[in-house]
Amino acid sequence: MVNKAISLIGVPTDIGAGHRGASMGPEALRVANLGAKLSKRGLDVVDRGNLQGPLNPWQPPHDGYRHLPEVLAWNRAVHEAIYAELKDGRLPIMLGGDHCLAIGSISAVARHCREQGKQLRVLWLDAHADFNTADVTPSGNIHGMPVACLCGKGPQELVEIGGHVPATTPDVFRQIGIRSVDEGEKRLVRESRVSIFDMRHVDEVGMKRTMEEALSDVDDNTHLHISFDVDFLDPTIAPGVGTTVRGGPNYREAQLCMEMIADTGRVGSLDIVELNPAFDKKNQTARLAVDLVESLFGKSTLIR
Ligand code: Z70
Ligand code: MN
Ligand code: MN
Ligand code: MN
Repeated sequence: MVNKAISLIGVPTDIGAGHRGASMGPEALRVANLGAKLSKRGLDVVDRGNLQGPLNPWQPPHDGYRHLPEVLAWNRAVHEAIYAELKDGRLPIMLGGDHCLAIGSISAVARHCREQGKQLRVLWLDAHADFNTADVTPSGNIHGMPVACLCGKGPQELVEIGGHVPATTPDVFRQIGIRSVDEGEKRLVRESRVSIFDMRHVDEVGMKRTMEEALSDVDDNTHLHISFDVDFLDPTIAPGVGTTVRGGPNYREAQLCMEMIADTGRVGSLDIVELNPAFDKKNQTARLAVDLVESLFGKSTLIR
């Protein structure tokens, strides 16, 4: 059974992104009633409010990175907060914020799993692989780099954020929904052998078999971390993100994905990232994200 003690942690930052506005994500998720909807599911939800960090200086890249000192400051705060929640036996949900925050959250989850002797699996739901490095990034935006950083490829300060280097290894990741990977990034992804269930795979075998494969080695000792980049979803249903990429999962496919994760009973932590209210219409993407997160915590349309 899933841990019923949930902590919501706002991470209002867009320093890692290529567009401004993901910093408004936490409030949009609150306005869409995330807390109340999870409470209604019988979960004990506490909203910890927002973490603090530097403002977005909106600078060009420096040595291949945009805003590295600011990204580091935010992720130190995220790491400490998430580590403390897990130590306290709670299930943290990051209300992002751009995807660079996964460096802090997943490094903390990995540290916790090492100490507890748990098997970590990260389900990376995203249109993007987020495996760029300074050498190959087309943008310098660090939200395109968290998976590489967590696997030891990145600036020393970020790579060492949780003490242990690397924080994780490529074999813990299962990437689902991928459909936009940069040229140099593709080479890194192939070399690292991170497990990718791209949209071609979803098209060919369907979401059901994709999720069976992605979850095949989840056992009673597994901590599942879900890193849910809202641009995973097809832009026709989720316009409220900075970078839309067409051809993502539709509503039913996304629901099935979440329901099948819920069925494992092993969800231990969650990032909700890249929601950008500046691009949204009437908060519909935030409301959809909340709807899907309810499914991730066991709400189901199943009758049988
Ligand atoms: C591109 C880069 C990215 C999210 C865009 C885009 C990365 N691969 N990630 N939106 N969530 O600039 O690295
Ligand atoms: Mn320099
Ligand atoms: Mn991402
Ligand atoms: Mn993305």
